[in-house]
Amino acid sequence: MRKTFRSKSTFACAHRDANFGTMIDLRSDTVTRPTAAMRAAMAAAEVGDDVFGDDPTVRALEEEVAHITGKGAALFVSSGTMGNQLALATQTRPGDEVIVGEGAHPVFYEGGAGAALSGVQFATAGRGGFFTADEVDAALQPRVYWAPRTALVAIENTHNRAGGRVWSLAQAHAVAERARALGLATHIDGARIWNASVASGVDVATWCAPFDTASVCFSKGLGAPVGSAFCGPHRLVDEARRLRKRWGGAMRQAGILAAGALHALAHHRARLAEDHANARALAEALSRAPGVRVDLASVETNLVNIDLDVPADAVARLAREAGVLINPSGPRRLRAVTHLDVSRADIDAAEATLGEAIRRAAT
Ligand code: TLP
Repeated sequence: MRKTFRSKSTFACAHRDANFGTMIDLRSDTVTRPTAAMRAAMAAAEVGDDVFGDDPTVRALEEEVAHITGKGAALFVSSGTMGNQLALATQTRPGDEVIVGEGAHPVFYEGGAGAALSGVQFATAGRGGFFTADEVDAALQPRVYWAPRTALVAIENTHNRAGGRVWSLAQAHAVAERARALGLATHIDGARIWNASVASGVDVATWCAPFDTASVCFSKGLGAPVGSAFCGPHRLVDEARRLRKRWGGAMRQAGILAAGALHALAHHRARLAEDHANARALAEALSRAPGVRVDLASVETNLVNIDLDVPADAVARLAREAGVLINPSGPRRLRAVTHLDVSRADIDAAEATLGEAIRRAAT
């Protein structure tokens, strides 16, 4: 499997910049800060000890998310990583193999947790993050005792490394159905399923329907400060609750956080269309700049992959000096992410700054 790119600036901290607060931050949609209304909802949240099942706001969030995803139950967890890892741990045994698309988040960004916590290994199907039902067959291990047992198929929607592209609904469902016919469990990493839903006009429950489990995040485009959910049938969510405790992830008065997530679900879903329009505007403007390539067809949501003739690190450094934070995702690739805290005026300013940084890096 291809190695992911590591940039020195990946963990660049905006707080070190003297003009923090005026920076335009395109590093990720995880950087949003809670709005005043969200903070008010969090401050007013009714809370209890969630380890005893006493927190009414956490329970309300879990019921709401189970309803939205169309699953029997949901569990509030600290991160998308924990949601994905619970999917692996509840649906595999050590030594099993998990089929994923290229660039899958658990393979590149979860600290090797699949191996460390569940003892699984990964096989890649298809190209560019997407794959077909037939490619599930092709990735399946032979059913002989010396081969690893293929146990789970996981898709990512939207796909992060593929620039926020949305799966074809028919293809995603065909993959899940083929996996089921082969006796495999299925998971959808829906960290940005909200974006997929807004971009496609397909509701979240329909996206998730044929998958056994789903993980969804509140702390990305929805703008909540913390939290994700692991969703699935009661049997798997009950087991996940046990594992969450074992992994130290059970929280007490977590309703304060759940209130932020509930506020985000109620108020920040439809507005994702603005982020998508901003991403497209940035992509179109940059694609006209010399030495820049953006695959406009792939800009379907809030992520933009920007390919350059010059080193991406140098451009990111120059952009930072001029007030724009952006991370490289390859030696000559930048990833820009639009979100709640980036306005259209910010996009216009960022486009000018990035264009200038690219010109300067070329000289
Ligand atoms: N993605 C982050 C980084 O980890 C790369 C980002 O900035 O995009 N699934 C997908 C598809 C994700 O993109 C992410 C986060 C996660 C899971 C994990 O979520 P967290 O960060 O809450 O553990």
